[in-house]
Amino acid sequence: MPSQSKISNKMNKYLSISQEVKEALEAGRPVVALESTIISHGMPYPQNVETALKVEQTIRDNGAVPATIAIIGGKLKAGCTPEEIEYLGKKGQAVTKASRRDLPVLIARGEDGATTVTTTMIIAAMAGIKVFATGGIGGVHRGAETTMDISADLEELAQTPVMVICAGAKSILDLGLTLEYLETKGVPVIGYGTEELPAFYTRRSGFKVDYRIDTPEELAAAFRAKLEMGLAGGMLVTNPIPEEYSLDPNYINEAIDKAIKKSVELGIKGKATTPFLLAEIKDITGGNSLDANIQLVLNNARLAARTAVCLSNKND
Ligand code: PSU
Ligand code: MN
Repeated sequence: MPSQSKISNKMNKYLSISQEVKEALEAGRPVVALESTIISHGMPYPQNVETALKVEQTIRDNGAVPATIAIIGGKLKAGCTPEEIEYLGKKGQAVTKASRRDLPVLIARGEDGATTVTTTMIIAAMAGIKVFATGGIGGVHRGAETTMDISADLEELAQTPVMVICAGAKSILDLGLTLEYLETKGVPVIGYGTEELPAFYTRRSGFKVDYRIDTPEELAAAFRAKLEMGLAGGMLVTNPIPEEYSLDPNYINEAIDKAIKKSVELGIKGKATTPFLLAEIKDITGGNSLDANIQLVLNNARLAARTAVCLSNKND
């Protein structure tokens, strides 16, 4: 068996941490990871780049250092420059959407990849980043009992020690089955200031979370306990979209149903499903959903930065 230090030396060959992120981590200062699939596949250009940069600024304004994560030229990047964010946003769908199974070949070929929740967690954990803010996670798709379409995000939450702060999951998924899967895998699902799982564009879903937590301090305390006990896996924090930006549930659910119907008719399958549905919903709602999407990501970035600050305070 190779020694631990040999393994991590080998890992460093693939991992490239930006100077700013490296210095913050070494000093025990708070860092928040951000994903890049939301940039390349989740929003259109140029709003994707504008949003990504605004999210980074929001994290700074709330006392933490942002680390946008991506794969560029075969390197696992923790901390992208504004130029790299512009590159990922402009290249858009032409960047491979990279989940866990995509890493080996992309890296060996020296290619680019937009990291999903799964790969952002993997790279964050390699770098030593504990908190990650995003919009929505993948989950168990509607109809999964026949398609078996279950996002790798759920398996990653079960094994990788990163707190993921999101706005719940879109009802492109079967939210009930997604919660069942997370329960089986032992992933705590927290509602921030709510007992109900938020459904991304709306604050309510009709499904209960495991625990309601009302402060970043308590989020940090629960995650610290998990880490210190050595329990594998992450923690899912669901943070409802601010009331003033939330969409009417009937309106958005009608758009989601239409998008799913079209994806079935066109035979969209596998990794193409989620980006297809996101783009359809955006078109059907004529951009209303995009505004809500941007606001909920900013809201999650604020909470993630504050929570990362609480986690790092206790290190002193
Ligand atoms: N859900 C959203 N927005 C997103 C995604 C999901 O509301 O941008 C992206 C995330 O990167 C997530 C990925 O990790 O899609 C899940 O893809 P799949 O369902 O193929 O696992
Ligand atoms: Mn899938």
